[in-house]
This record gives sequence, C-alpha cells and structure tokens, in this order.
Amino acid sequence: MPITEPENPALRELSGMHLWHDDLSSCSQRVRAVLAEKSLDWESHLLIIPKGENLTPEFLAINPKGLVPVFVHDGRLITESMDIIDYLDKSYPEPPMRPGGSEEVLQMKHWMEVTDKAQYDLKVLSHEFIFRAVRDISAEQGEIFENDVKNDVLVDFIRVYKQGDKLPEDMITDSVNNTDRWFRELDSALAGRDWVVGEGMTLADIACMPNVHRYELMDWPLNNYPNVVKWHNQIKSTKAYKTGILEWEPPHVRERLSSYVQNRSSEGYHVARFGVLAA
Ligand SMILES: N[C@@H](CCC(=O)N[C@@H](CS)C(=O)NCC(=O)O)C(=O)O
Repeated sequence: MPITEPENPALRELSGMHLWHDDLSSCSQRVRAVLAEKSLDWESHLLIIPKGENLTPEFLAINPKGLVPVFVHDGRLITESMDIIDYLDKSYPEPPMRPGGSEEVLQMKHWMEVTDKAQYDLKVLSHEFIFRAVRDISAEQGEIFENDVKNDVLVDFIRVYKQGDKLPEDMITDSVNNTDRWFRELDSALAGRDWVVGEGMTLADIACMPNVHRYELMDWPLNNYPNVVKWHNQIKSTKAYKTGILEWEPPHVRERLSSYVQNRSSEGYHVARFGVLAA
C-alpha cells in the first residue's frame, strides 16, 4: 500500500517512527532489518500473533486486515513490508540499500515482487511445519477472523488450518513446488556473486533474508541451492540479520520450534517428503 494519511486520528498525531510487529513474522523481520542497518530510532508495538494480539479491536482499527507490519512515521501510515523498506531507504539513503544502475534497480524490484508473492507459500509451510508448535486458533480467535478481519485470503487460510492437525496434502505440495522454484531462481541469481543484485547489500537481500532464515528453521534442504547457502552464511554476520531477526527471536521459542520440527520429522512428517523435494 502506498503511503497514506491514516483515517485513525490517533495515528495521525504520532510523531517519530512506530512499528507494529510480531517477533517471528518474516514481514516484520524485513522492516526491522532495514531499521537496524540504518541505525534508526523507532518505537516498538509488539503484537504476538499466536496470542491473537493482532485481533484486538484496537489493532483492527489500525489495520482491518489484521496484518503486521504496520509502520507510522510522523502521522503517515504504510502497510506492506516491501513498501515500508522502500520508503525507509528513500527517506534515509545512508547507507544506501539500492544499487546504482537503473537495470539493477529493476532487478532489485523484481526480487521484492517475487518474494512478496512467495509470502503465501511461506505462510502455508511455516504454519504446517513450525507454527503448530505455538499457534492454536481458539474458538474466540476463530470468530474474530470470521466476523471482523477484512482479509479473505487470511480468513480462508485460518479456516483450513484450524480444521485439523494437518493441511491438505495438495496445498502443501503446491507451496513446496512454488518455493523450490523461488529458491532455484535465487540460486541462479547468486551464481558467482556475493549479493543478489549489485555490489553490496540491497533491499533485494533484505527481501529474501527472512524467508531463507525461516526455511532453515524448517529444516528445508538448503544444500540443494549452494549459492544460497554461501550467501546466507554471509548474511548472518550483518547487523540486519543479527538485530532485525535474531535479537527479537526469544531463544526458548526458537528451541521449541526446532524441537517441534525434529519431533515431527522423527515421526516421518517433514517438508522434504512433499512435492519436488521428495522426487
Ligand atoms: N504482504 C504483506 C503480508 C503481511 C503478512 O502476511 N503478515 C503476517 C505475518 S508475516 C501476519 O500479520 N499474519 C497475521 C495472522 O497470521 O494472523 C507484507 O509484506 O507486509
């Protein structure tokens, strides 16, 4: 969404930078990563999605879609993580997070777009293979989704997710195959290069970073994409990754998620058993 003047008067009066975010959400990680790289001061409004804190009347008055991140800067409202990071880089160009040439800028935008489109598959696979450890949709939350959240895609997904302890196999297979395609394209883009586009870290790297981090947590077979592994190891030493992602991820939650992945894997339920990964 482009920058708008919020209808909510309380938001119009806010000064400085405010971010409504969740500790593990990939879209929130992306915004925190840029804020960290640029050493910007911001006020945190942390909402824990599994607790339903994105479903309160107060938050739905801020974003009726029930989604984080939401960013407000001196009364201007921006939702959509890719738009927020673009806004931040244009407003605070140091250090620059876009390449010099216009062709490379187009490539960077391409990576922001395809990774934005990859969000639904990340949601499906994260919920199935990681978040079941921490996210159970209560009856009360289910009603809020059905009645108050203005977001058909999310409401439909939550309806399927809460129906049983497994998502339909064809849904998982589609998401695995789409994600493998995304990884293969990223691996080709990174052949012989340190960064996705240009000579330094750009918004293209920031766009992809949270997804690869999440898939690593899921025990996705990353070794299928050697250039991505090399890039990801380098990314791990950046401020964007350490401050934007790791510092917000409580170690006990990370351990809980990892042991959930391992336990389900030992029962034979693992992402690599689906779609092209199983072939
Ligand atoms: N395209 C949006 C997607 C935002 C989104 O899907 N946010 C997720 C967290 S990453 C969320 O708030 N989910 C709420 C829920 O699952 O209830 C963006 O990039 O900001």
